Amino acid sequence: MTQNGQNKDIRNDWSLEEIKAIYNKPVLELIVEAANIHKQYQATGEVQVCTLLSVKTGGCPEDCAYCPQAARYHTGVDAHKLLSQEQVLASARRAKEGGSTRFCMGAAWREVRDNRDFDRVLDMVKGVNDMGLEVCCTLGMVNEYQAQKLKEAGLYAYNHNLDTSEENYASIITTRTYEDRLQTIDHVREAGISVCSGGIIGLGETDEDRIGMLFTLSNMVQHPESVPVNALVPVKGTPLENQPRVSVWEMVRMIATARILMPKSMVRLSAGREQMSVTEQALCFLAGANSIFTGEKLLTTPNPDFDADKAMFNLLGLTPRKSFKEEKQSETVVA
Ligand code: SAM
Ligand code: DTB
Ligand code: SF4
Repeated sequence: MTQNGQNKDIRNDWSLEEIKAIYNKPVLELIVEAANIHKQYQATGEVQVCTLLSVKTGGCPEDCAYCPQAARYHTGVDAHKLLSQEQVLASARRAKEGGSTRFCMGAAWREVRDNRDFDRVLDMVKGVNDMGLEVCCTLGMVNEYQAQKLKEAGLYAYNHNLDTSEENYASIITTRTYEDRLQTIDHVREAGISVCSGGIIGLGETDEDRIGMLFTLSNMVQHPESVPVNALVPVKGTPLENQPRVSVWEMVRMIATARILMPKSMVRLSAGREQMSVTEQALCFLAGANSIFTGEKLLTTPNPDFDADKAMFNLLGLTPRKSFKEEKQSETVVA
């Protein structure tokens, strides 16, 4: 183990050239290499099932060009204030019954403010944690005290995506900086919360931007435990509404490169599955993806329905993974 708690064969000194060489390999060779790393570090055939819930939808002051929840775009999203504790717990219970082990609550906030809504979110975190689920939140920027409060309430993970490369960031979002993003990730890490951070492809970025984002993620002192790879879901009314759909080969390249660079992280095949066939998703699992969001909705956009995913798991011989929380608890019992 190194000082940062990672195995010494987990690297955080990748060069841009090395990443570029991996990313640009012939795609079948890339898949084989990623599949080998996957086999070495992960339980192949196991996929973590996570559920998302938008606890506060729409009306966001930010200008993220991809996002249906930004107030300035007219996307017809059904905006609502913070849900009640009862609504959230009912949804978490359904997710658990459906086999989910991780429940992620999203809010269309620029940042967390120290107000009653934050106190209510802390209660939601406590409630969902008490149900035995791994709780994740994505609430925008947080400072060190807010991260600490979330940790004390029982938060397991915090999602805060880099979305794209540092160079491309200002063409997608102007209302905050890449540095703001990295600072929140630091606050989350320092509070002892598991980090979930990845990005989106299909925003109009170049291969260099994709490589640049992977460079930042894979050279963090400690890799994010979870790396979501989203394909843009183009939403009418957003500046990116006419972006062409990304091809499965682009998803595969991104997932496989992430798997090779960050062997121990969960690589999450996130937004975009609704448009993918089972065959295409199978390629992503082969390339190292080992987590998905299930349930008919992501935050505001459609996702494959529950039965379709169940059928896909059966067909591909995949099994839902135990939560990390359960794993930790059983290790403690044995020790
Ligand atoms: N407001 C918080 C924030 O921006 O961090 C949390 C919610 S935000 C909706 C969470 C993530 O969803 C974004 O960082 C982005 O990666 C992803 N996302 C949003 N809209 C998307 C879209 N249309 N297609 C794919 N991913 C999207
Ligand atoms: C992530 O990387 N993808 C999820 C989750 N983290 C919060 C969100 C995807 C949102 C897709 C657009 C929507 O449904 O609003
Ligand atoms: Fe707001 Fe998050 Fe959407 Fe950006 S991605 S507009 S911060 S909800």
